[in-house]
Amino acid sequence: METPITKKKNIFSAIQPTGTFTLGNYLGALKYWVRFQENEDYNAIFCIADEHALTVRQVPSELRNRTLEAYAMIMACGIDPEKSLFFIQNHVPAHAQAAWILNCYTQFGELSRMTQFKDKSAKHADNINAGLFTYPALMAADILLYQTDIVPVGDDQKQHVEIARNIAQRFNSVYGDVFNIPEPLIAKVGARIMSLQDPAKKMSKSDENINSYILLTDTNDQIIKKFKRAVTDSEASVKYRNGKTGVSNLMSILSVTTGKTFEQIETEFEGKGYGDFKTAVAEAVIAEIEPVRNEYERLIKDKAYLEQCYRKGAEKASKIANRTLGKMYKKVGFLPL
Ligand code: ATP
Ligand code: LTN
Repeated sequence: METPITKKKNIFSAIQPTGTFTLGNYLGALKYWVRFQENEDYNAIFCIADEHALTVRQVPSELRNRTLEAYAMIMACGIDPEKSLFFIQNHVPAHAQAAWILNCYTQFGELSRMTQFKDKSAKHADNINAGLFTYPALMAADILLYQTDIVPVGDDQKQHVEIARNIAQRFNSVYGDVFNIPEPLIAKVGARIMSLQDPAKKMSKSDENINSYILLTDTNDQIIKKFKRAVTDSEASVKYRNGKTGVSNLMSILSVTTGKTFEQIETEFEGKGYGDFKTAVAEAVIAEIEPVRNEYERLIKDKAYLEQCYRKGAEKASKIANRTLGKMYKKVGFLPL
């Protein structure tokens, strides 16, 4: 009997090269990227969103370096360009081209509701540019060009994936089935790792307080020190509480890095103070990050290899993206050249 052919699902995700990646980026996003890559049921597609990074002022030489560093770091986390399609956004012009068209199918009202826009325009009040506002239309282009089924992201990006769905549905309802309708995929634990200094805020690579985040490039000593300084409370009991408390955040980190449940962690640390608990969290994080850091240090020296990988990635991605872009051009009524 013939085995039925099941179509592989396309998964797409991207990350901005706005700084060295944090433990939050790793646990909320990058770790899942690798799982999808290793799962036979998916075509995995990943991109460094350098065009999105321009929505906040960048120093050109730093953006250039960070983009290459981001590419190397993602490979160090386990993304293999032979297994996943992995490229840099500006190398595939179809993204910017499709974004223009999708901008014209995106409403001012829906963009005005985006939490990230509100947060970032408050943070960069001197530079509330049009790109920051229409950011979700470019993100929709990224996703829709690859006929994406699933978009694994951290909790903060859910709203942007939902707007991409709305744009796709709107476009399809006018022109027929041009786009797959994507779904966000948010991890149950780890989707929102909080700042170690202010557990009400998400851990973010652009935070001014260096003690608020763990970077994937931090040394073991730095990791231990930052966890020792992490804000907890005066209760001195390792218990998961609803709400954004420091202890719950550390428990989430320990849970995703070791696979232990909250109940197991509570039992393990019953009657022990926060000192032992923080050391255990730091050790679990080091076990996860140390190999990534070592591999990164090896890869970043091999510029020729990195260039060969991102060139191949751009070529392959352009082929797929141009197919969808061609359809969009035809549907909207552009006169072909
Ligand atoms: P920035 O500080 O420049 O806004 P960021 O650290 O928030 O950047 P992004 O490039 O916006 O990082 O996000 C990359 C991916 O990492 C996204 O999928 C995002 O949801 C996820 N992510 C970011 N921060 C966290 C976090 N604290 N916990 C879990 N996932 C996160
Ligand atoms: N906005 C995302 C990065 C991003 C993205 C995407 C994520 C750009 N394009 C497409 C998923 C799919 C962020 O993480 N800040």
